[in-house]
Amino acid sequence: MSWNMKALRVDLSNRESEVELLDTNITEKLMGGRGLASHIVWDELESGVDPLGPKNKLILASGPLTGLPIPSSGKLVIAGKSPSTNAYGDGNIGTKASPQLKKAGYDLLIFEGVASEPLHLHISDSGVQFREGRNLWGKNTFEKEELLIEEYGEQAGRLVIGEAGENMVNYAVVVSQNGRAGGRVGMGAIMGSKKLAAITIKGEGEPEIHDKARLMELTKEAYQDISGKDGYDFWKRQGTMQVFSYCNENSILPTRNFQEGKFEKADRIDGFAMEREKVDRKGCPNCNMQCGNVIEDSTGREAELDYENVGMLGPNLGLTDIREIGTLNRLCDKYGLDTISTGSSIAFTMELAEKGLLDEGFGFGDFGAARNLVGQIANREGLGERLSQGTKRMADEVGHGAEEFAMHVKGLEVSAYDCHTLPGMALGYGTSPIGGHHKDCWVISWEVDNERFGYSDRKIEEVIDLQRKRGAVFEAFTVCRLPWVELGFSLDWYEKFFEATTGESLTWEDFNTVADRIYTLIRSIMVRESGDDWSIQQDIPPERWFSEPLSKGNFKGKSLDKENYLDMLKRYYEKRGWDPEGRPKEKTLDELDMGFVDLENN
Ligand code: PTT
Ligand code: SF4
Repeated sequence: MSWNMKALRVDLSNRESEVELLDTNITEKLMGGRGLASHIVWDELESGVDPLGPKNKLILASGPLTGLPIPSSGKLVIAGKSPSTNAYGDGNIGTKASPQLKKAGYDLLIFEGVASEPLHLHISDSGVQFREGRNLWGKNTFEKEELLIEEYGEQAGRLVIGEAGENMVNYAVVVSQNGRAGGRVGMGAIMGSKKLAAITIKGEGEPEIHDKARLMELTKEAYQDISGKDGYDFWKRQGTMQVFSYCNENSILPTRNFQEGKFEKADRIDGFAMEREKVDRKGCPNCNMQCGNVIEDSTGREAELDYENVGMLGPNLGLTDIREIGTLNRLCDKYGLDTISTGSSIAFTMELAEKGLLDEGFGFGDFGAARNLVGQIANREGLGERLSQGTKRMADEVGHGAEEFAMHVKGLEVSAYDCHTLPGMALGYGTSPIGGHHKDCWVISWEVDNERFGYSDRKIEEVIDLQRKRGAVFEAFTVCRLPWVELGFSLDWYEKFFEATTGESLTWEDFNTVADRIYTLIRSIMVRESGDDWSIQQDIPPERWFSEPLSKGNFKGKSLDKENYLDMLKRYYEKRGWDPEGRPKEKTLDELDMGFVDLENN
C-alpha cells in the first residue's frame, strides 16, 4: 500500500490528538472508507453506546483512490453509530476536504469524546488546532462556510453542520461547499452532539503514489473517455434529474407518501422543467461530470437540485412548482437536514393529517405548511420536535396503525423509488447495510428490462453484485460511482488506477472479496446492536408496498407479495453465507478470514 496509511485521532474532551499508523492487516482485508470506518465501529465502540453520547465516534474515512487526480475522486465517507438506526451508519460526501485530507498526510480522522464548548477544528500537516467555535454555533451552514472561507480561503476543505446538527435531529447531515450533503443517517447530529461546529482541512504535502507518471497518463485518458461517452452532454444538462421522467413512466416516482408511483403533474417538475430554470452547475472536486443542478428558487436564491431531492420534496408532497421545491431543498441545505428523510417525514405527517390521525389543518400540496415544517424540524419546535425523530419513532408515538405508512427500513426513510412493482429494489432497501437507502443497490433498470415482477435467484444475484460494487468497493476506494453507473465508464479503469496508486495488482474478484467482508462486518454490527430484538422482520421494506396496491397507472392493482419476498430474502441470506435469520455464520466468517469478528461473545 502506498497511500498515507495514517490516522489522526482527536480527543475532544481533553483537547488532545495523536497520529497512528493504519493496521495493514485491516487495510488489506477491508481497504479504506466504509471498510475502515465499519471496522472502527465494530472494534472500538462498546455494544449499546448512545449514538449521541460521548462514547460514539465520528469518523471521516478516505480510501486508496480518494482525492487523487483521477476522475470523480473528491469524496469522503462520514461514519459513526447512527441515531436513526442505532447501528453502523455512513454517507459519502463530495468535498474539497477529501483532497486536502490526503495533502495533510492522513487517510482517516477519528473524533472521540465531547467538547465542553463549541469548537472548530482546523487540520493541517502539523496536526489539529482546537479553535473557538462559539462564533459559528447557531449559524446556518451557508453562514458558517462564508466565515470559514474568509479565514482559510476558498480552497480549504470545509465540513459544517447547521441548526439541525446542533439540535441533534436524527437525520441531520454534514454539509460542504454550500450544498454537497452527506451522512443522511444522522452524521450531522453526531457532529452536533460533540459540539463540533466545523472542521476545516488544508494540507501542503502530496500523498505518496506508487507510479505517479503512470497515474497521470491514465488520468488524462480517463477524463477523455468520460467526456466522449454518448450520454455525457445530456448528463451535463440534467445530472441525476435525467431519471425523473423514467421513474414516472415506469410507476416508480414516489407520490403522496408513496401511495402511488405516478404523478399526474410530473412534466411540471421533471428534468426538462428543471433545465428551463437552471442557472449553473456545481459539483465535487476532481470531476468533469459536475452534476449539481443550480436553479433560482421561488425566493430568487440559488438552490441545488438532485433527483432524490425533487422526488421526495415534490411529488411525494404533492407539489408541482420546481422553484418551490428548490426553496425546500435550499432550506434543507441551509439547516443541514437530509432532504430524503425530511421529505418523507413531512409526507407522512401530511397523510396523518389527511387521515385524521393528527389534528392539523394541512395536507398534500400545501407548500406553506411544508416550508414551515422544515424550519420547525431543524429547530425542533412545535410539531417539528416529533418529525425530527423520523417516521419510525413518530409512528410508534401516533399509533392507530400509522406504522403501515411510515416509509422507512430500520429507522431510515427510503429514498425516492416506489417499490410496489419492484421486488428486487425492495430487497435492496430491505438488506441495505444502513437502512432505507438506494446507494448500495439500484437494480431498477435491470429489473424493468428483465423480469419486473419476479423473485428469482437471478435477481438476487444481481442485487448482491450491485451491493458488492456500489455499496462496498466504491465506498472502500472512496470515489464516486457515477462515471461507471451513469456513463458506463469501464470498471477495468479501477484495477489500473489501483495498481498505479498502490503497486498492487488486484482484480475485481479480489475487490469483491473485500466487499463481502465489509457487508458481513456491517451485518455483524447490526446483529450485535439489535441484541435480542434482532429478527428477519428488520429486513422487510415498508408494509404499504405489500398491503396497498397501486390504484392508478399502468400497474394499477399491483403490489409486492409478502410470502414471495420472505422466500427471496432467505435465499439472499443463503447466498451471503448468513443463517436463516440473517446472521453471519461462523463458517462464513472463517472463509472470509474475518477472525476479528466474534459474534458469539459480543
Ligand atoms: C445521499 C443522498 C442523496 S443520493 C441525495 S441526491 W443522489 C440527497 N442530496 C441531498 C442534498 O443535496 N442536500 C441535502 N440537504 N440533503 C440531501 N440528501 C440526499 O442525500 C451526491 C451524489 C449523489 S446525488 C449520488 S446519488 C451519488 N452518491 C454516491 C454515494 O453514495 N457513494 C459514492 N461512492 N458515490 C456517490 N456519488 C453520488 O454523489 P448520503 P454529495 Mg451525499 C443538495 O451522502 O448520506 O449517502 O446521502 O454527497 O456530495 O452531495 O453527492 O440523486
Ligand atoms: Fe460529485 Fe457528481 Fe462528479 Fe460524482 S459525478 S463526483 S457526485 S459532481
